[in-house]
Amino acid sequence: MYKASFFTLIMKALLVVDLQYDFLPGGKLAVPNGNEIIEVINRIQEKFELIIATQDWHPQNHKSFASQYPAKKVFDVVDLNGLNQVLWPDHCISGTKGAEFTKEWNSNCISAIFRKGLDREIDSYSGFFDNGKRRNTGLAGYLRDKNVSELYICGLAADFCVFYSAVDAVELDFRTYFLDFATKPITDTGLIEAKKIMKLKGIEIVENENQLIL
Ligand code: VGL
Ligand code: ZN
Repeated sequence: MYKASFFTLIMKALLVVDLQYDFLPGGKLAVPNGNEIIEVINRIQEKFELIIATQDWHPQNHKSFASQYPAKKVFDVVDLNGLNQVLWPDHCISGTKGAEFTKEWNSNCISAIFRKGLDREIDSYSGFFDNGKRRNTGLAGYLRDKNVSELYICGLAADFCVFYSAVDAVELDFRTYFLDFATKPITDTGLIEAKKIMKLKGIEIVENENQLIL
């Protein structure tokens, strides 16, 4: 429990998730209308002192890729080292154009980048941990070191990496805001489900830009 003191320092940070070519129209795992959030993020990030990014960054033979299983296809689910794994098209392969941040995003203001999905044997949707919580990326420690208490999360995709990052953030005791107007889902039904879970966990859903009062 937080003990009342004479003043409370609230440090807010913006986490921009996976704003990479492969998640944008024309990319390998394109999120429908994903491009529409770029200008929104460029605008809102001016209100934050601290902006951090995640970057999906896979080896070319990552076991979340359907191409690694001759008998399987994209969106099938397999068991990967004890976890259910959705199979994706090959995407965000380290060092390729698809893994780069879009040039339309003003990414020069970011203070740190946390890469995830590097281990071939396990996927990593959240910016904090891999999907089995076996390893952490260093993001939580970085935010604590900067005294961040409130985390605002946007980017791609709403129903995967943004959602899982938000859940981990709230469970790590950050006051967590899901910026609904600055994210897009892979599927609308996935986002509806994700929002239900986030509300139950105490994540604040910020529906539109006017509601973002900082
Ligand atoms: C993502 C699926 C696979 C995401 C990353 O950024 O939401 N989704 N890898
Ligand atoms: Zn990925």
